[in-house]
This record gives sequence, C-alpha cells and structure tokens, in this order.
Amino acid sequence: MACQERDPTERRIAKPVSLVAFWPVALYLLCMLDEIVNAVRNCRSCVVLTGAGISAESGVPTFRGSEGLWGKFKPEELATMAAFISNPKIVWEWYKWRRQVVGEVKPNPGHYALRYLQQWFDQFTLVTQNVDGLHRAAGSENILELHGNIYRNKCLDCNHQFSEDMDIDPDNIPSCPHCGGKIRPDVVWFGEMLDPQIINKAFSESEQTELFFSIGTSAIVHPAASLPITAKRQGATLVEINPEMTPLSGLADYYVSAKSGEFLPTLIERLKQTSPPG
Ligand code: BV8
Ligand code: ZN
Repeated sequence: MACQERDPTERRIAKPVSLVAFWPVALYLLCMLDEIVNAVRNCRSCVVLTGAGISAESGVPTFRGSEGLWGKFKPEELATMAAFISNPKIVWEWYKWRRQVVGEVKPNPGHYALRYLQQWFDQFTLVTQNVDGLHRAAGSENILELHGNIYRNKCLDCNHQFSEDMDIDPDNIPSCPHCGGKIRPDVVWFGEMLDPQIINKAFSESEQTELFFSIGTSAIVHPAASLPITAKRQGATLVEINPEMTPLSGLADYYVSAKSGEFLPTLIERLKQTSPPG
C-alpha cells in the first residue's frame, strides 16, 4: 500500500560526490532527498530495518567488508551452537571482546536521527539485526532486536534470561542457578530460530507498512533480509541507504549511496524545514 504521489515505475539512484561537514549535499541528492521527504510526509506508517552499517560510524566493526568481523573470524566457528558446544571458552572470549568494543562506543547521528524520524509517523517500527544496544542508547523505543542483545545472557539448557551484567570468565563459565546449564550470550546464532514473537511482529508490520527503510545492511542474512522484500511486495515505498549496493538495491524505489550517519541527519533537517512532525 504505497503512499500517494509517487510514480511506482520510476527508480532513483543518487551517488553523492562528497558529504563534508554539515552535510551540504549534491544537487541531485537534494532532489532525491526531497522525494524521500515527501514520502515521509505522505506516509502514516514506517518500518526501519538496520544492520551493522548504522553502527560503523560509532566504531563498531561490521561483519562483511575488508575490516569486517567475518574477515578475521569465521561465523561458523564462533556464532553457532556447535561452536559453543565444542569450544565455549573461545566463543566467550569473542563475545567479551565484542562487549568491550561496544561498551566503549556511543550512538552516532544516524542512531539519533532515527529517534526523531519516529515522530513523523502514526505507526513506526524499528527492527535491528544489531546486538549492540546503540538504538536504545540513542533513546529509540519499541525496538525489535531480531538477533538478541550482547549485554544479556541466558541459560543454554533452560533458556532462563539473565539481564544483569555478568562479568563472564571464559575460563570459568558460570552455570545456571536453575538447572546447572552453561550460561551463553543471549544472541541468535546461525542455524537458530529467532524469537517467534519478535520475528512475527516484524513481518506483520512489514506487511502493512507504507514506507520501509533498509539502512546499513548487506541484506544477506535471513529471515531479516526478507522483511524489505515482503514490504515491497505489498506495495510499500522502499528506501535503501548504504554506501555500497546490495542484492536489495535493484528493488529499492530510492537507493541512496551514502553513510547513514551523514544522510539521516540531513533528512531530519530537511523534514524540520519543510514540515514539523504531527
Ligand atoms: C534461521 C547475532 C531457522 C550473533 C546474527 C535462507 C536463505 C539462505 C540462508 C538461510 C535462509 N534461511 C536461513 C538461512 C541460514 C542463515 C543465513 O541467513 N545465512 C546467510 C549467511 C546466508 N540464517 C540463520 O541461520 C538464521 N536462523 O534461519 O533459523 C533455520 C534454522 C536452520 C536452517 C534453516 C532455518 C539466524 C540468523 C542470525 C544469525 N545471527 N547475529 C552475533 O552478532 O554474534 S547475524 C549477524 O550477521 C548480524 O546480526 C547481521 O544479521 C548479519 C550481518 O549483516 P549486516 O548487519 O547487514 O552487516 P554486514 O557487515 O553484512 O553489512 C554491513 C552493511 O553496511 C554493508 O552493506 C556496508 O556497505 C554497509 N555500511 C558500512 N558502513 C556504513 C554502511 N551503511 C550505512 N552507513 C555506513 N556508515
Ligand atoms: Zn538453566
């Protein structure tokens, strides 16, 4: 169910030359920007899906790409149940290191911009693949954390969740006080089902939304990568923000080749200039 005013056959691609301080944007990005501003103003519902890219400007390594985590570590050796069963120590060392990295960074203008974007919609759903908790730290509400949260722990056997910050010693992994099972990070590993409540909510919002933003994700990992496709299939306007093209770019109504921490604040500024929320 697309917002009125947009010509569905038209697809726009913009490649900004550079986005220097305070986001002067190239003219052709400006017209793309205004069309996205119109889409925001004409739509009453919006779903935003984020990936590691939105936290890149905060200093959190992404997964793919030359500096990505998967460049140094193999997901099947660290982010799977089999890896934890065979070597819980190395898995916990990796998650302790990532907790430390995430613990030292702050949300960036991209995270804060999404907090503001929420005000322009009657129905707004922020869905993230990130386990870094930076959206919450930026003040966003009702976030659907598809793949869990790196600060939480749970029992491998009885799934009891422990939200208090446990300083896990990989050489002496604590056991669950309820069943004696091993404590693991409360994240979704490859081959594991997502929390049905969370993923079903994400799909039902994507099936009804008028506008869908896919931001900072390589759109490869499923079922998350199916959300924008579901939204597009039911007629939503699809905006992708990513410096690099992804398998989704061909489907997007607007592909913005820009960093989210630069483009999203520009979008909010432009929205404020053209129309206060509500
Ligand atoms: C499951 C938590 C049921 C842990 C993660 C269908 C087809 C093919 C495969 C499958 C399928 N269905 C299921 C599978 C298997 C698998 C899968 O999708 N495999 C992939 C690799 C093909 N999916 C699963 O296993 C899922 N479970 O399906 O269960 C089931 C079970 C068994 C068999 C069948 C079904 C569970 C998936 C969740 C795994 N857990 N994370 C942890 O973090 O340690 S996934 C993890 O990797 C992240 O959460 C995220 O989802 C993914 C990384 O992707 P991105 O976030 O997009 O990051 P990436 O680095 O790839 O890209 C960053 C992008 O940002 C880049 O494009 C870059 O250009 C851009 N960028 C960079 N800087 C910026 C920027 N953008 C904007 N601004 C910038 N400044
Ligand atoms: Zn237990």
